[in-house]
Amino acid sequence: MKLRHVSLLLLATGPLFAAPEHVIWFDAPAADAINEGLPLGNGRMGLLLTGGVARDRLPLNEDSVWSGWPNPAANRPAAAKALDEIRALMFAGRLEEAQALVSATQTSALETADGHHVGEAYGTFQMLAFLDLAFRHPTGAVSDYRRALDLSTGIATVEYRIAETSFRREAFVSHPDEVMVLRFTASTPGALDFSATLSRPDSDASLTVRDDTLWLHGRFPRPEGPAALAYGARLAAETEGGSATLEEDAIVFDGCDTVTLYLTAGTNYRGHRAWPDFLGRDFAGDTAAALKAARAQPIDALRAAHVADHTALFGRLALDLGKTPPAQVALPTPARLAALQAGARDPGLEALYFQFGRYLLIASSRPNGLAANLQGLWSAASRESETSPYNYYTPWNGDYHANINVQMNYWPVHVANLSECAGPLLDLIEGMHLAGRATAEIQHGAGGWTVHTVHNVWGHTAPGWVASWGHFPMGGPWMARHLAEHYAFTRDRDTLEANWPALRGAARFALDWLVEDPATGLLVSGPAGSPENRFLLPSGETGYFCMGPTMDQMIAHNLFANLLEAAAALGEEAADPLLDEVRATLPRLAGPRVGPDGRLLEWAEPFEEAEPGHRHVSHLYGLHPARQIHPLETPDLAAAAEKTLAHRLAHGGAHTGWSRAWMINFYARLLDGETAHHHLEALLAKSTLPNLFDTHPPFQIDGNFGATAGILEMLLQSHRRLEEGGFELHLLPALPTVWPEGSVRGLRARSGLSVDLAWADGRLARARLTADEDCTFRLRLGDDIRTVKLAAGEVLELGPTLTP
Ligand code: FUC
Repeated sequence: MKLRHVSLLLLATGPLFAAPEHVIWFDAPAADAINEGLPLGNGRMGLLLTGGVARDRLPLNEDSVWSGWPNPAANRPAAAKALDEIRALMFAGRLEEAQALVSATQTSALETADGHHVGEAYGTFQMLAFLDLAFRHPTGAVSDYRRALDLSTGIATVEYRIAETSFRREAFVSHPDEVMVLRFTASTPGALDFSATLSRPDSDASLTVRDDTLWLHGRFPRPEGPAALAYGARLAAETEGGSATLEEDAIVFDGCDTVTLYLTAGTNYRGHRAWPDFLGRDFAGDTAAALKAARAQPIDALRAAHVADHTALFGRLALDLGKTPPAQVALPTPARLAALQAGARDPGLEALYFQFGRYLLIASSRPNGLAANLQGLWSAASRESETSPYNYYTPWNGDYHANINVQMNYWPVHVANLSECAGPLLDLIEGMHLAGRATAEIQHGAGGWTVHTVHNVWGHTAPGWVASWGHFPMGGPWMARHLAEHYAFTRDRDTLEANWPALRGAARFALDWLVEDPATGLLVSGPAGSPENRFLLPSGETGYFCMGPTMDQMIAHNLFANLLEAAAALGEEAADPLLDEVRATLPRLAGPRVGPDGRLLEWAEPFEEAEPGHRHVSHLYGLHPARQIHPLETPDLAAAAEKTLAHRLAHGGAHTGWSRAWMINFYARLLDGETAHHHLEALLAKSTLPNLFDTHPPFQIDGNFGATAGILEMLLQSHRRLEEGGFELHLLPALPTVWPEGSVRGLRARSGLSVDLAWADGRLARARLTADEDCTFRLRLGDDIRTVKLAAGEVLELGPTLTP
């Protein structure tokens, strides 16, 4: 409450520079919208503030703007029919033949029922439109240019001076009012002369003028007719002074004192849960109503409602990792990043990067919209983009990759105190659950449901169209762990109950999918790969598949353990025979194995890796995100994990942003704060764009979220499950020496706990834990442990030791 009050106060007094620790800023317009634009969003709509002075072209986004259509024929019956033969060949050691059969059969069907390529029906996420602005400024040089995003308010500004006049633009995207707002002011009355319009180049969109509003709208050409996605964006303005004239294709402002642009956008898409009838939303009506309601409000009220909504989430967690020299803090963000790249320490930038991750989740994942995709919801590539050969293509289709990326997007959601932002993830998983039942049955001859590597907004749960990257049957069981995590953090029993069918269904699939290895009698997943990695077959050929790759085994292990815990919470144990199957299966699962060189085996055998520095480190799933490997519980496996990481890194691993972000989490879980921090710095130095977006390259948002989670993983861990039940809370498990002093307020831990921590001289100074409900847990600080029982609402205050 306090923080929210402060932010409102700051806003009311209209400071030019908000608290610098929460500001990303540039001293120039964006040369490239994706790399340098300032992202704003309300979970569904978004824009990139580019800040051009004479002309400006802002990409507008709406998260359901997707080409493609539902394609139930993607599930391929031939896949299930080939399974017995593939498994027999695998178990007989005839890997080349097995692999050829996997490649030939374990893909989606390559054509839709009416003869299109499966990829066309799969579609791609796309940017919606441009807001084009053309200014008629007084002549003179531009000075004092500043373009800034205040993460704490969700407001971005552009300021500059020409001759005697200071110009200012302010932009925000309101969640409560479902509107994008850009407000233009100038220090000289009547100085605002510009035009504004909407465009979607090289598309079927048309621009029409209705009353005083521009309406850009269209429908994708395929499939023909009402089965295609339709979209629209509205633009209207309110002015003070001067005139606003609606011309054929633009609103023209002459001599205005202030201009406020209101934009609303939507599509006929109804949401992840709407499977299989995804279309049918009255977006024309919704966008018109939202526009009208926004314009009817005083701008201050609209802005205050936005700030209140944003700060209610953002203000919950404060992080201080130490002081950066003021001269460095004063630099524009890209220069600050460059200084870090040149070797300067900048704990303030690390904290800013952390808060940017939280900001991005608030901006791209709210209950009104879809789950955050590979780009969150920001895409800027139209046909005119130089970086893409495709019309409106977003890298990797801007989709939901379920072999690490979408999961990574949500790693911070609970720990960073943003559990409400997990709503769209639950929607996404439910959509996967509904659509993925056919995949389990048709593709795998199994019950339950699953999803493979790639998922779109049309319910594609079949494998991709190439087996090497597309066949990943354990995608569903991996997604399902987020349902259990949701409960572990929130203790929200109703939500767990609602998610139980999906959680249970993922286990049903895994139980049916696992088969007995005749040589060991253990249960293994297969044919399966280790996401996107390859090994050398004895013949010299590249291999992808085996029986029982380590990641799959760990996913199954974690899912089964989670399911039993969830069942206990729901009182389901006695009633459900599936749980007996799970209990009987757990001890029969093939477990992680250490190879001759001391590393964890990635595949069933110590194959030679084709790419030893591969970006995925799937076989350490049990270290992070799951909990099968823990240095204090399974030291041998932890040592093997460490060797595995060292080997990957020595061969160029972690070269993509998300892979680097995973390293932070891995080393935090190994209780190695120094190395975790090294990877945070490396992420900032090598895989971060000037606007602090993570880059694969190109821009991909998962690394932002992965690092945000990783930083918290260095300060608090609560994943370790105790044999007697309950979790262990490990305070400052991986604090690096470069953060000797600091504090964090508003962390969340499993068991429904809020945690504040302060440290000095590299040691805990104070901790404060508050319980949502009655709970028992173990507290750890270094080697000290203590069992704690708290009643709902009870607060535990600790000094530098675990004794209160
Ligand atoms: C996974 C990764 C790639 C990329 C893609 C979107 O498949 O292997 O590096 O991040 O997702």
